[in-house]
Amino acid sequence: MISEQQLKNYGEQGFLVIENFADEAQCDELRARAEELVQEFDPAEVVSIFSTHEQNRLTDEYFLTSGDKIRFFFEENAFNADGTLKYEKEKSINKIGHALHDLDPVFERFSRSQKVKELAAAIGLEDSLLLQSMYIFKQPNIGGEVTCHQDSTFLYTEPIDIVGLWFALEDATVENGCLWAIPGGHRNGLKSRWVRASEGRMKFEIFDAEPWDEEQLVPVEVAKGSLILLHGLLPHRSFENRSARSRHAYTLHLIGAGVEYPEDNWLQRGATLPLKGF
Ligand SMILES: O=C(O)CCC(=O)C(=O)O
Repeated sequence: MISEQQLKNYGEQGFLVIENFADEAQCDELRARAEELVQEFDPAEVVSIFSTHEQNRLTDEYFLTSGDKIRFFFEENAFNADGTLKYEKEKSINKIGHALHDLDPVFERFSRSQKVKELAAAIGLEDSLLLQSMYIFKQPNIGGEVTCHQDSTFLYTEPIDIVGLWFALEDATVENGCLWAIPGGHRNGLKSRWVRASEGRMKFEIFDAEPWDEEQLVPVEVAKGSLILLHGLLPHRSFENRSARSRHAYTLHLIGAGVEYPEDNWLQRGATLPLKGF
């Protein structure tokens, strides 16, 4: 599945590109399914959030209770000042999250496929739990940036044992907003944690206030079907997509089976949908 050398590179760099992990048909199946989900989604309930004076609280709540649901999040630049969408619904959604891998049969089949399971085993996560999934659209023209971060800031475990699997469902280039990463940056510890504070609010707990040295970022351009493995402590980001091409990706986060998963992480599961492994 992956060679000794690749494992070594992953350990040193904190990320690893595995080309041709998914074939054309698998990528297209996930894309078609995401398109269907968007078709079925009625934006009225979410758009209504933008027309209330409680906008911030409701937006936060919609996000913070999405760990065990399939929910739809719009691009920040999707709306006109009057709350209407600038582009059609299909071209306005930033991502779908965060339990596609448990609630949608097509995403579940892919996420728990033999190949993904073997990959997890190859990096020592054979007994891992599938914590989070996202379908990220990075829409043409309005695809928003994701600022530099470590995934462990948002999905913290003790000990830190999390890996992100980022599947390119289309070619990802500098032009359409590919990932960028700081090679080896996972060896410098965790900078912050995003924790639940009182009254449903979130706050950052800062361990190291030094800003990222973004000069060290390198672009990780990949072809459709590639998988990028991301260590939970790896600083990475993506820039805006101002091109006319989308940049669809599917991501899955795995955590070690024996880790402690804190109750003050944003992502929580209700009793009806406990975390599962492969
Ligand atoms: O796909 C992207 O543009 C960024 C995704 C990412 O960094 C994340 O979800 O942690």
